[in-house]
Amino acid sequence: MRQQLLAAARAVLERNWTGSFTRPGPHLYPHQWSWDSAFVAIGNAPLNAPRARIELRSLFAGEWRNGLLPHIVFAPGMPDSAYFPGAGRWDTARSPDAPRQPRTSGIVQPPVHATAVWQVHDAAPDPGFLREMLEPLVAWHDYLHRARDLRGDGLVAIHHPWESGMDNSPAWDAALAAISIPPGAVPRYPRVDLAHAPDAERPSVLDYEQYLYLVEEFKARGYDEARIRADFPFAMADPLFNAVLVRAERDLARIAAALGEDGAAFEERAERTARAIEDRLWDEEAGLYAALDLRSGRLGPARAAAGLVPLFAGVPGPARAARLVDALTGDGFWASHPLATWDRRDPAFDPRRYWRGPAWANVDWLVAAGLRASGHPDVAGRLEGALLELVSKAGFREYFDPETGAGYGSRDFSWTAALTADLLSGARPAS
Ligand code: 2M8
Repeated sequence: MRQQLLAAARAVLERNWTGSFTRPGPHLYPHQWSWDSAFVAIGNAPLNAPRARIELRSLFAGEWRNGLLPHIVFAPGMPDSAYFPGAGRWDTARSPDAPRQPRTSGIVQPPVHATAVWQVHDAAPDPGFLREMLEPLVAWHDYLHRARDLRGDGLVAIHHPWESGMDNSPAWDAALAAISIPPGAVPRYPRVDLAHAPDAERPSVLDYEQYLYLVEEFKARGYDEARIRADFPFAMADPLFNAVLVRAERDLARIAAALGEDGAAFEERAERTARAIEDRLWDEEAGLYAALDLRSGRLGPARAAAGLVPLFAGVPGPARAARLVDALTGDGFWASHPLATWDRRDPAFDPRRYWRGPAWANVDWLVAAGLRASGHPDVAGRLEGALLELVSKAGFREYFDPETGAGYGSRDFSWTAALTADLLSGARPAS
Protein backbone atom coordinates (compact mmCIF):
# COMPACT_ATOMS: atom_id res chain seq x y z
CA MET A 1 0.00 0.00 0.00
CA ARG A 2 2.78 2.43 0.96
CA GLN A 3 4.69 1.72 -2.25
CA GLN A 4 1.57 2.30 -4.34
CA LEU A 5 0.81 5.56 -2.57
CA LEU A 6 4.40 6.73 -3.03
CA ALA A 7 4.29 5.87 -6.73
CA ALA A 8 1.00 7.79 -7.09
CA ALA A 9 2.47 10.81 -5.27
CA ARG A 10 5.49 10.79 -7.59
CA ALA A 11 3.19 10.61 -10.59
CA VAL A 12 1.32 13.75 -9.43
CA LEU A 13 4.60 15.62 -9.00
CA GLU A 14 5.65 14.45 -12.45
CA ARG A 15 2.42 15.62 -14.09
CA ASN A 16 2.58 19.06 -12.47
CA TRP A 17 6.26 19.57 -13.34
CA THR A 18 6.69 22.25 -16.01
CA GLY A 19 10.41 21.84 -16.67
CA SER A 20 11.43 24.59 -14.24
CA PHE A 21 8.85 24.48 -11.42
CA THR A 22 5.90 22.43 -10.16
CA ARG A 23 2.42 23.88 -10.54
CA PRO A 24 0.46 23.70 -7.25
CA GLY A 25 -2.45 22.16 -9.16
CA PRO A 26 -3.02 21.35 -12.81
CA HIS A 27 -5.81 23.88 -13.56
CA LEU A 28 -6.55 26.22 -10.65
CA TYR A 29 -2.92 27.30 -10.12
CA PRO A 30 -0.90 27.46 -13.35
CA HIS A 31 2.02 29.56 -12.01
CA GLN A 32 4.75 29.09 -9.39
CA TRP A 33 3.71 29.73 -5.78
CA SER A 34 6.25 30.44 -3.08
CA TRP A 35 5.47 28.12 -0.16
CA ASP A 36 4.03 25.46 -2.47
CA SER A 37 7.44 25.23 -4.14
CA ALA A 38 9.20 24.95 -0.79
CA PHE A 39 6.93 22.02 0.21
CA VAL A 40 7.40 20.40 -3.18
CA ALA A 41 11.18 20.73 -2.85
CA ILE A 42 10.97 19.05 0.58
CA GLY A 43 9.02 16.15 -0.96
CA ASN A 44 11.39 15.91 -3.91
CA ALA A 45 14.52 16.09 -1.74
CA PRO A 46 14.96 12.32 -1.34
CA LEU A 47 13.25 11.46 -4.66
CA ASN A 48 14.75 13.88 -7.13
CA ALA A 49 17.15 16.36 -5.55
CA PRO A 50 18.24 17.95 -8.87
CA ARG A 51 14.62 18.81 -9.57
CA ALA A 52 14.17 20.25 -6.07
CA ARG A 53 17.17 22.52 -6.71
CA ILE A 54 15.78 23.70 -10.06
CA GLU A 55 12.44 24.41 -8.37
CA LEU A 56 14.01 26.62 -5.69
CA ARG A 57 16.30 28.39 -8.20
CA SER A 58 13.30 29.16 -10.37
CA LEU A 59 11.43 30.69 -7.43
CA PHE A 60 14.37 32.83 -6.36
CA ALA A 61 14.74 34.10 -9.94
CA GLY A 62 11.68 36.18 -9.03
CA GLU A 63 13.22 37.68 -5.87
CA TRP A 64 13.08 41.48 -5.75
CA ARG A 65 16.15 43.69 -5.32
CA ASN A 66 15.05 44.49 -1.77
CA GLY A 67 14.85 40.79 -0.87
CA LEU A 68 11.04 40.42 -1.17
CA LEU A 69 10.36 36.85 -2.30
CA PRO A 70 7.07 37.10 -4.20
CA HIS A 71 4.21 34.75 -3.50
CA ILE A 72 3.69 34.11 -7.22
CA VAL A 73 6.27 33.94 -10.01
CA PHE A 74 4.22 34.02 -13.19
CA ALA A 75 4.97 31.34 -15.79
CA PRO A 76 6.40 32.98 -18.90
CA GLY A 77 4.15 32.79 -21.93
CA MET A 78 1.01 31.94 -19.95
CA PRO A 79 -1.89 34.29 -20.85
CA ASP A 80 -2.95 36.73 -18.13
CA SER A 81 -6.42 35.20 -18.27
CA ALA A 82 -5.15 31.82 -16.94
CA TYR A 83 -5.27 33.00 -13.32
CA PHE A 84 -6.67 36.01 -11.51
CA PRO A 85 -5.10 38.27 -10.36
CA GLY A 86 -2.45 37.87 -13.07
CA ALA A 87 0.73 39.88 -13.59
CA GLY A 88 -1.14 42.78 -15.20
CA ARG A 89 -3.34 43.38 -12.17
CA TRP A 90 -0.34 43.33 -9.78
CA ASP A 91 1.50 45.88 -11.94
CA THR A 92 4.70 45.49 -9.94
CA ALA A 93 6.56 47.72 -12.44
CA ARG A 94 5.47 50.48 -10.03
CA SER A 95 8.35 49.35 -7.80
CA PRO A 96 11.97 49.91 -8.84
CA ASP A 97 12.81 46.75 -6.83
CA ALA A 98 10.65 44.32 -8.82
CA PRO A 99 12.28 42.32 -11.61
CA ARG A 100 11.03 43.02 -15.14
CA GLN A 101 11.37 39.30 -15.89
CA PRO A 102 10.07 37.00 -14.57
CA ARG A 103 6.90 38.86 -13.71
CA THR A 104 5.70 38.42 -10.14
CA SER A 105 3.09 39.37 -7.56
CA GLY A 106 4.04 41.99 -4.96
CA ILE A 107 3.37 40.16 -1.67
CA VAL A 108 4.97 37.24 0.18
CA GLN A 109 4.09 33.88 1.76
CA PRO A 110 5.38 31.97 4.82
CA PRO A 111 9.20 31.62 4.60
CA VAL A 112 9.63 27.84 4.44
CA HIS A 113 12.51 28.21 1.97
CA ALA A 114 15.64 28.00 4.14
CA THR A 115 14.15 24.86 5.67
CA ALA A 116 13.55 23.45 2.18
CA VAL A 117 17.08 24.32 1.03
CA TRP A 118 18.55 22.69 4.13
CA GLN A 119 16.45 19.58 3.65
CA VAL A 120 17.45 19.25 0.01
CA HIS A 121 21.09 19.53 1.08
CA ASP A 122 20.55 17.07 3.90
CA ALA A 123 19.11 14.48 1.49
CA ALA A 124 21.73 15.06 -1.24
CA PRO A 125 24.64 17.20 -0.03
CA ASP A 126 25.70 19.85 -2.52
CA PRO A 127 27.79 22.69 -1.05
CA GLY A 128 27.68 24.53 -4.39
CA PHE A 129 23.89 24.75 -4.14
CA LEU A 130 24.07 25.90 -0.52
CA ARG A 131 26.59 28.58 -1.49
CA GLU A 132 24.36 29.73 -4.34
CA MET A 133 21.27 29.98 -2.10
CA LEU A 134 22.91 31.63 0.92
CA GLU A 135 22.83 35.23 -0.27
CA PRO A 136 19.26 35.16 -1.68
CA LEU A 137 18.02 33.53 1.54
CA VAL A 138 19.78 36.11 3.72
CA ALA A 139 18.30 38.92 1.60
CA TRP A 140 14.83 37.36 1.98
CA HIS A 141 15.05 37.09 5.77
CA ASP A 142 16.62 40.57 6.00
CA TYR A 143 13.65 41.93 4.07
CA LEU A 144 11.21 40.36 6.53
CA HIS A 145 12.99 41.80 9.56
CA ARG A 146 13.56 45.22 7.99
CA ALA A 147 10.20 45.78 6.29
CA ARG A 148 7.82 43.67 8.37
CA ASP A 149 8.93 43.90 11.99
CA LEU A 150 6.67 46.85 12.73
CA ARG A 151 7.45 47.22 16.44
CA GLY A 152 11.06 46.09 16.45
CA ASP A 153 10.31 43.14 18.74
CA GLY A 154 11.04 40.32 16.29
CA LEU A 155 7.42 39.61 15.24
CA VAL A 156 6.88 40.08 11.52
CA ALA A 157 3.62 41.26 9.96
CA ILE A 158 1.60 40.06 7.03
CA HIS A 159 -0.22 42.77 5.08
CA HIS A 160 -2.61 40.59 3.10
CA PRO A 161 -4.56 37.42 3.96
CA TRP A 162 -2.87 35.80 0.92
CA GLU A 163 0.46 36.35 2.68
CA SER A 164 -0.59 33.95 5.43
CA GLY A 165 -1.21 31.19 2.87
CA MET A 166 -4.50 30.60 4.73
CA ASP A 167 -6.45 33.07 2.68
CA ASN A 168 -9.99 33.18 4.07
CA SER A 169 -9.26 31.95 7.59
CA PRO A 170 -11.70 33.45 10.10
CA ALA A 171 -8.54 34.75 11.84
CA TRP A 172 -8.64 37.73 9.45
CA ASP A 173 -12.38 38.47 9.63
CA ALA A 174 -12.30 41.20 12.28
CA ALA A 175 -9.34 43.06 10.79
CA LEU A 176 -10.89 42.94 7.31
CA ALA A 177 -14.30 44.07 8.61
CA ALA A 178 -12.65 47.17 10.05
CA ILE A 179 -11.45 48.27 6.60
CA SER A 180 -13.96 50.32 4.64
CA ILE A 181 -13.71 50.05 0.89
CA PRO A 182 -14.55 53.31 -0.90
CA PRO A 183 -17.08 52.83 -3.72
CA GLY A 184 -15.35 52.18 -7.04
CA ALA A 185 -11.98 51.47 -5.40
CA VAL A 186 -11.80 47.96 -6.82
CA PRO A 187 -11.78 47.72 -10.63
CA ARG A 188 -13.94 44.92 -11.98
CA TYR A 189 -12.44 41.45 -12.23
CA PRO A 190 -13.26 37.88 -13.27
CA ARG A 191 -13.45 35.04 -10.72
CA VAL A 192 -11.32 32.66 -12.78
CA ASP A 193 -11.07 30.28 -9.81
CA LEU A 194 -14.80 29.50 -9.95
CA ALA A 195 -14.33 27.90 -13.37
CA HIS A 196 -12.25 25.21 -11.65
CA ALA A 197 -13.78 24.70 -8.18
CA PRO A 198 -17.32 24.95 -6.74
CA ASP A 199 -18.35 28.22 -5.17
CA ALA A 200 -18.92 26.57 -1.75
CA GLU A 201 -15.27 25.45 -1.60
CA ARG A 202 -13.74 28.86 -2.38
CA PRO A 203 -13.53 32.29 -0.71
CA SER A 204 -16.69 34.41 -0.91
CA VAL A 205 -17.48 37.45 -3.07
CA LEU A 206 -16.78 39.74 -0.11
CA ASP A 207 -13.44 38.02 0.57
CA TYR A 208 -12.32 38.67 -3.01
CA GLU A 209 -13.46 42.28 -2.85
CA GLN A 210 -11.28 42.77 0.23
CA TYR A 211 -8.31 40.91 -1.29
CA LEU A 212 -8.45 43.01 -4.45
CA TYR A 213 -8.87 46.22 -2.49
CA LEU A 214 -5.67 45.46 -0.56
CA VAL A 215 -3.87 44.83 -3.86
CA GLU A 216 -4.91 48.36 -4.93
CA GLU A 217 -3.54 49.67 -1.62
CA PHE A 218 -0.12 48.12 -2.33
CA LYS A 219 -0.14 49.61 -5.82
CA ALA A 220 -1.17 53.04 -4.48
CA ARG A 221 1.97 52.95 -2.30
CA GLY A 222 4.14 51.87 -5.23
CA TYR A 223 5.02 48.73 -3.23
CA ASP A 224 7.29 51.02 -1.20
CA GLU A 225 8.43 49.44 2.09
CA ALA A 226 8.34 52.64 4.14
CA ARG A 227 4.90 53.70 2.91
CA ILE A 228 3.48 50.24 3.56
CA ARG A 229 4.97 50.10 7.06
CA ALA A 230 3.58 53.51 7.88
CA ASP A 231 -0.15 53.02 7.39
CA PHE A 232 -1.11 49.83 5.58
CA PRO A 233 -4.67 49.02 6.72
CA PHE A 234 -4.02 45.31 7.33
CA ALA A 235 -1.12 44.22 9.57
CA MET A 236 -1.30 40.92 11.47
CA ALA A 237 1.34 38.89 13.32
CA ASP A 238 0.40 35.30 12.56
CA PRO A 239 1.75 32.42 14.68
CA LEU A 240 2.31 30.13 11.68
CA PHE A 241 4.21 32.72 9.65
CA ASN A 242 6.38 33.74 12.59
CA ALA A 243 7.07 30.19 13.74
CA VAL A 244 8.08 29.15 10.24
CA LEU A 245 10.46 32.13 10.22
CA VAL A 246 12.04 31.03 13.51
CA ARG A 247 12.65 27.60 12.07
CA ALA A 248 13.95 29.09 8.80
CA GLU A 249 16.45 31.33 10.65
CA ARG A 250 17.80 28.29 12.49
CA ASP A 251 18.09 26.40 9.21
CA LEU A 252 19.85 29.41 7.71
CA ALA A 253 22.32 29.26 10.59
CA ARG A 254 22.91 25.59 9.76
CA ILE A 255 23.46 26.47 6.10
CA ALA A 256 25.99 29.16 7.08
CA ALA A 257 27.78 26.76 9.43
CA ALA A 258 27.99 24.08 6.74
CA LEU A 259 29.72 26.67 4.54
CA GLY A 260 32.16 27.55 7.30
CA GLU A 261 30.47 30.90 8.01
CA ASP A 262 29.15 32.36 11.22
CA GLY A 263 25.39 31.93 11.62
CA ALA A 264 25.12 33.45 15.10
CA ALA A 265 23.14 36.47 13.85
CA PHE A 266 20.46 34.18 12.39
CA GLU A 267 20.23 32.23 15.65
CA GLU A 268 19.83 35.49 17.55
CA ARG A 269 17.03 36.63 15.29
CA ALA A 270 15.34 33.24 15.74
CA GLU A 271 15.52 33.64 19.52
CA ARG A 272 14.05 37.12 19.40
CA THR A 273 11.12 36.11 17.23
CA ALA A 274 10.56 32.99 19.37
CA ARG A 275 10.48 35.12 22.52
CA ALA A 276 8.01 37.55 20.95
CA ILE A 277 5.74 34.64 19.95
CA GLU A 278 5.85 33.47 23.57
CA ASP A 279 5.23 36.94 25.01
CA ARG A 280 2.68 38.29 22.57
CA LEU A 281 0.80 35.48 20.81
CA TRP A 282 0.02 32.99 23.58
CA ASP A 283 -3.60 32.80 24.78
CA GLU A 284 -3.40 31.25 28.25
CA GLU A 285 -7.08 30.47 28.53
CA ALA A 286 -7.28 28.64 25.21
CA GLY A 287 -3.85 27.02 25.57
CA LEU A 288 -3.06 28.00 22.00
CA TYR A 289 -1.28 30.76 20.05
CA ALA A 290 -3.34 33.35 18.16
CA ALA A 291 -2.80 36.11 15.60
CA LEU A 292 -2.17 39.64 16.87
CA ASP A 293 -3.71 42.60 15.08
CA LEU A 294 -0.82 45.06 14.99
CA ARG A 295 -3.11 47.96 14.08
CA SER A 296 -5.66 47.54 16.88
CA GLY A 297 -3.27 45.82 19.32
CA ARG A 298 -5.87 43.07 19.91
CA LEU A 299 -5.07 39.35 20.08
CA GLY A 300 -7.54 37.52 17.85
CA PRO A 301 -9.51 34.38 18.65
CA ALA A 302 -7.31 31.37 19.48
CA ARG A 303 -9.23 29.02 17.17
CA ALA A 304 -6.85 28.33 14.27
CA ALA A 305 -4.68 25.24 13.77
CA ALA A 306 -2.03 27.83 12.79
CA GLY A 307 -1.79 28.38 16.54
CA LEU A 308 -0.26 24.90 16.90
CA VAL A 309 2.59 25.55 14.46
CA PRO A 310 5.02 27.18 16.96
CA LEU A 311 5.73 23.51 17.84
CA PHE A 312 7.44 23.26 14.44
CA ALA A 313 10.11 25.71 15.60
CA GLY A 314 10.41 24.32 19.13
CA VAL A 315 9.09 27.65 20.44
CA PRO A 316 7.01 26.45 23.43
CA GLY A 317 8.54 24.88 26.53
CA PRO A 318 7.23 21.48 27.74
CA ALA A 319 4.25 22.90 29.66
CA ARG A 320 2.87 24.91 26.73
CA ALA A 321 3.68 22.08 24.31
CA ALA A 322 1.57 19.76 26.49
CA ARG A 323 -1.34 22.21 26.33
CA LEU A 324 -1.00 22.35 22.54
CA VAL A 325 -1.13 18.55 22.43
CA ASP A 326 -4.36 18.69 24.48
CA ALA A 327 -5.78 21.27 22.07
CA LEU A 328 -4.89 19.37 18.93
CA THR A 329 -6.10 15.98 20.13
CA GLY A 330 -9.36 17.44 21.42
CA ASP A 331 -12.71 17.82 19.64
CA GLY A 332 -11.92 21.26 18.25
CA PHE A 333 -9.26 20.17 15.76
CA TRP A 334 -9.15 16.40 15.58
CA ALA A 335 -12.44 15.29 14.11
CA SER A 336 -12.78 11.95 12.30
CA HIS A 337 -9.86 13.23 10.22
CA PRO A 338 -7.17 15.60 11.44
CA LEU A 339 -6.72 18.54 11.61
CA ALA A 340 -9.56 20.99 11.15
CA THR A 341 -7.88 24.33 10.39
CA TRP A 342 -10.48 26.19 12.45
CA ASP A 343 -12.01 25.07 15.76
CA ARG A 344 -15.10 23.01 14.93
CA ARG A 345 -16.94 24.34 17.97
CA ASP A 346 -16.74 27.92 16.74
CA PRO A 347 -19.62 29.35 14.66
CA ALA A 348 -17.19 30.49 11.94
CA PHE A 349 -16.15 26.87 11.26
CA ASP A 350 -17.11 25.60 7.79
CA PRO A 351 -15.92 22.06 6.92
CA ARG A 352 -15.87 22.81 3.21
CA ARG A 353 -14.89 26.40 2.54
CA TYR A 354 -11.15 26.49 1.90
CA TRP A 355 -9.26 27.79 4.96
CA ARG A 356 -12.33 28.15 7.20
CA GLY A 357 -12.19 24.59 8.53
CA PRO A 358 -11.02 21.91 6.09
CA ALA A 359 -7.93 19.81 6.83
CA TRP A 360 -4.81 20.65 4.79
CA ALA A 361 -1.80 18.34 4.39
CA ASN A 362 0.78 21.08 4.93
CA VAL A 363 -0.67 22.10 8.30
CA ASP A 364 -0.78 18.44 9.41
CA TRP A 365 2.82 18.00 8.24
CA LEU A 366 4.09 21.10 10.07
CA VAL A 367 2.31 20.12 13.28
CA ALA A 368 3.48 16.49 13.07
CA ALA A 369 7.10 17.59 12.57
CA GLY A 370 6.66 19.92 15.54
CA LEU A 371 5.31 17.11 17.71
CA ARG A 372 8.33 14.97 16.90
CA ALA A 373 10.68 17.82 17.72
CA SER A 374 8.98 18.54 21.03
CA GLY A 375 8.97 15.06 22.50
CA HIS A 376 5.56 13.79 21.35
CA PRO A 377 6.50 11.17 18.71
CA ASP A 378 3.43 9.01 19.44
CA VAL A 379 0.94 11.77 18.69
CA ALA A 380 3.07 12.72 15.66
CA GLY A 381 2.90 9.15 14.40
CA ARG A 382 -0.89 9.06 14.82
CA LEU A 383 -1.28 12.34 12.99
CA GLU A 384 0.94 11.24 10.10
CA GLY A 385 -0.86 7.90 9.92
CA ALA A 386 -4.25 9.61 9.81
CA LEU A 387 -3.08 11.95 7.03
CA LEU A 388 -1.79 9.02 4.96
CA GLU A 389 -5.08 7.19 5.44
CA LEU A 390 -7.05 10.26 4.40
CA VAL A 391 -4.99 10.72 1.25
CA SER A 392 -5.12 7.05 0.32
CA LYS A 393 -8.93 7.19 0.47
CA ALA A 394 -9.67 10.64 -0.97
CA GLY A 395 -6.67 11.14 -3.27
CA PHE A 396 -4.15 13.99 -3.43
CA ARG A 397 -6.77 16.65 -3.00
CA GLU A 398 -6.09 20.26 -2.08
CA TYR A 399 -8.05 20.00 1.21
CA PHE A 400 -10.39 17.63 3.02
CA ASP A 401 -13.57 17.66 5.05
CA PRO A 402 -12.35 16.91 8.60
CA GLU A 403 -15.65 15.24 9.43
CA THR A 404 -16.40 13.09 6.38
CA GLY A 405 -12.95 12.84 4.78
CA ALA A 406 -14.31 14.08 1.42
CA GLY A 407 -11.69 15.70 -0.80
CA TYR A 408 -12.21 19.27 -2.05
CA GLY A 409 -10.62 21.88 -4.30
CA SER A 410 -7.98 20.93 -6.83
CA ARG A 411 -7.26 17.30 -7.67
CA ASP A 412 -3.65 16.18 -8.02
CA PHE A 413 -2.50 18.89 -5.65
CA SER A 414 1.28 19.11 -5.52
CA TRP A 415 2.00 19.81 -1.86
CA THR A 416 -0.39 17.05 -0.74
CA ALA A 417 1.56 14.65 -2.96
CA ALA A 418 4.98 16.03 -1.96
CA LEU A 419 4.38 15.89 1.79
CA THR A 420 2.82 12.43 1.48
CA ALA A 421 5.99 11.37 -0.33
CA ASP A 422 8.08 12.92 2.44
CA LEU A 423 6.21 10.94 5.10
CA LEU A 424 6.48 7.73 3.11
CA SER A 425 10.14 8.10 2.32
CA GLY A 426 10.83 8.33 6.02
CA ALA A 427 12.85 11.53 5.78
CA ARG A 428 12.16 13.84 8.72
CA PRO A 429 13.15 17.45 9.04
CA ALA A 430 16.24 17.60 11.23
CA SER A 431 15.02 19.36 14.34
C1 2M8 B 1 -4.18 29.61 -2.30
O1 2M8 B 1 -3.97 30.98 -2.54
C2 2M8 B 1 -4.13 31.58 -3.82
C3 2M8 B 1 -3.72 33.04 -3.70
O2 2M8 B 1 -2.37 33.11 -3.36
C4 2M8 B 1 -5.52 31.51 -4.39
O3 2M8 B 1 -6.48 31.30 -3.63
O4 2M8 B 1 -5.68 31.66 -5.60
C5 2M8 B 1 -3.75 29.28 -0.85
O5 2M8 B 1 -4.21 28.01 -0.47
C6 2M8 B 1 -2.22 29.37 -0.73
O6 2M8 B 1 -1.80 28.92 0.52
C7 2M8 B 1 -1.52 28.55 -1.82
O7 2M8 B 1 -0.15 28.81 -1.77
C8 2M8 B 1 -2.07 28.87 -3.22
C9 2M8 B 1 -1.54 27.92 -4.29
O8 2M8 B 1 -1.69 26.59 -3.87
O9 2M8 B 1 -3.50 28.80 -3.24
